[in-house]
Amino acid sequence: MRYYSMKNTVDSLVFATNNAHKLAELRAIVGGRYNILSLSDIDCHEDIPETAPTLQGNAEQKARYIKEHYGYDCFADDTGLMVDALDGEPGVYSARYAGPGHDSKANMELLLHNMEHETNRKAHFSTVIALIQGDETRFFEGRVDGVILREPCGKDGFGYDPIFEPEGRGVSFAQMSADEKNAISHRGRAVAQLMDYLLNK
Ligand code: ITT
Repeated sequence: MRYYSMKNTVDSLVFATNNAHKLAELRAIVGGRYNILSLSDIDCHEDIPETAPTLQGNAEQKARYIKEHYGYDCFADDTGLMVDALDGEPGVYSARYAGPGHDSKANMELLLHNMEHETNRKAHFSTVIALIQGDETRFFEGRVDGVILREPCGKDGFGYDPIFEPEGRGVSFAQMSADEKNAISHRGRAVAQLMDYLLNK
């Protein structure tokens, strides 16, 4: 195990994610205000278990795994896309909607197929962040409402971004710049609260 000299100092935190897109978004939102370490920065190259039935449970499970196995203060995010006409699906199972693995194209295709005859296109993204510092655990949440488009639009972003249009915007998340998405997104809103806590506590 490699230990950094800045381990657990005020301005350094591990983000417990295997998703490179999430890490890039996080670093863009946080800017220079905190030093965000990735899992590879701490020599963690394993798939962290994610077996809870809720976003909050999964976020805490991922952060606790890193705290217990690697000793670092850290945070994790769990995100889901909740579609009204599908009774909140894919929700907490968004990553594996089309089966095991993290195939975003297959997930979007299945979702569009299941929504083919639906006129109610309302949906929202939710993110829960679990922060573990010492023996304290805190949660931060963000949500953005919008609609599921009839086909993928745009090339930026990741995951379900090409088929999600945030309310009143007229374009999908995948047609926005990173800054535009981060200013209104589920993750942007949850991270704003996280930063507010970290910088003002
Ligand atoms: P980690 O658990 O390692 O953080 P993950 O990709 O498994 O990475 P989640 O379980 O939180 O992360 O993600 C659930 C699914 O939602 C997954 O398919 C993502 O691609 C998708 N997703 C997450 N954030 C998204 C965003 O901002 N825009 C579009 N899709 C997103």
